[in-house]
Amino acid sequence: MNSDNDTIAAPSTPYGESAIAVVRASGPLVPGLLKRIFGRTPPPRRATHAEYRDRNGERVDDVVFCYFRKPASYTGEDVVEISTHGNPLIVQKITEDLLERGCRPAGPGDFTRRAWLNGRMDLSQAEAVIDLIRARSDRALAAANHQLRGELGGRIEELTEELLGILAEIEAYIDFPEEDLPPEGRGGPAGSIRKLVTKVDKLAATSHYGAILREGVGTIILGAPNAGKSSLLNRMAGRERAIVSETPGTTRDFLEERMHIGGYCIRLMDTAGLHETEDDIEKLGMEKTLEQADEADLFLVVLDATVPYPALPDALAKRLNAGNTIVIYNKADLLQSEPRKQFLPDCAQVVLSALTGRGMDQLEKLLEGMLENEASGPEADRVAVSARHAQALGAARDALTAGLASLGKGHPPELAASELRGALDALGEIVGRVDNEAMLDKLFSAFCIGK
Ligand SMILES: Nc1nc2c(ncn2[C@@H]2O[C@H](COP(=O)(O)OP(=O)(O)O)[C@@H](O)[C@H]2O)c(=O)[nH]1
Ligand SMILES: [Mg+2]
Repeated sequence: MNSDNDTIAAPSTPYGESAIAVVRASGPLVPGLLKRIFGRTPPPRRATHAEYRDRNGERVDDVVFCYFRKPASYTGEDVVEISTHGNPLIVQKITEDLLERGCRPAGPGDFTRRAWLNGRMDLSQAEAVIDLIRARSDRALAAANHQLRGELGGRIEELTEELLGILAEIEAYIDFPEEDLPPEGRGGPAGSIRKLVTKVDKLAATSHYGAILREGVGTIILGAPNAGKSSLLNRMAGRERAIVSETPGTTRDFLEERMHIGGYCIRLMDTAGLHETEDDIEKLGMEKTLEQADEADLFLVVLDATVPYPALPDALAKRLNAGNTIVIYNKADLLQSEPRKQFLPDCAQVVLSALTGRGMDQLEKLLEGMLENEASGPEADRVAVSARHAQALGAARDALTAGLASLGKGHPPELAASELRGALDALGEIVGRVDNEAMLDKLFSAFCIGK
């Protein structure tokens, strides 16, 4: 990692033409830079209109800048945000000028990393900043906001306090070895550890919901070639996205479309058809379909209601149930009467026409109900841990159970205490009491430059 005493600078808005663009700098050079560039260091947190002149005295743009005096800034350092006209050339000139004046180009997430280093936020809050930027649904936005406000950090703090209490209790037995640890089932540290494990598990279990919020609910369209899978995706996406063709087997690659149903984001995946084939490329498509189905949360099985229904591969059929599958009888516009609805009879059934749009409302309603079930936990919206958090919680759980086992076997309390300290470290990783540089680099590299 670069020294955090230097001053970093970078554009904070995406490249391209826009009404306004923002260049940001953070670090000790900022007050001096303002004096040199604008002739003054204005009062903090006040928008100031000025001319930006580069090092050679050349006028670059009319800008509005705002100075944030440390520590009351995003990073906790002296910060300036310069709003320019949204021309990439202007942004580039100003950024270059700041670099020539002694700033270093900020890498991805550098500003937020400093905010964390300077105690402006814990690590889970820093991650919530990415979640907030990436949130693509109302629910995801709400969850990111909760985490940004420190909801998860607070939860970890509680667990940590509880663990410290247990540790203190065990350490008392180390200091006074004549006192015996209470036997199993009579209170004492073992019971408290068990309770803590339950809480850790409960929090870790929200990671399923977290993944759904961050990635969207994986929803896969399955069915025989020509059943109308691509037509359905197009209809749902409201535009021509997948290639619709009269030749069976045209969709050989996967298409994925993100869309909103209710407050949720889904990743709708089109697939090649499921059928017997000798064609190598089609076989590959089939294999990929099955692979993709492995990772899907919800299934839309599309049938051509005008022809006999196909059989599903066993491996797939096993995964389909009333909670995750909707059977779609497509091409209803060609039918004289209701189709025989006997395919996977336990699952929700809907008759529709991807061509005319009939039945689409009903499909959306069914899907929304399923998403509600799939995506809501007891703590829905408030805390939804990420894969990284879940991993740390798993490590904490393992350490706690090891401590418990050690106590159960009557080993000296020092051993259990050491396991519990391991659990403490694991919890600490979630909020950033860590010096695991590799983990931090990976975490912050997911940010955009300038954030
Ligand atoms: N009449 C009618 N034709 C449809 C309907 N849905 C799809 N098709 C037609 O069926 C053919 C195959 O559709 P496509 O979406 O490519 O099927 P896929 O192979 O399952 O992706 C195309 O000619 C579509 O126009 C529908 O609801 N009604
Ligand atoms: Mg297709």
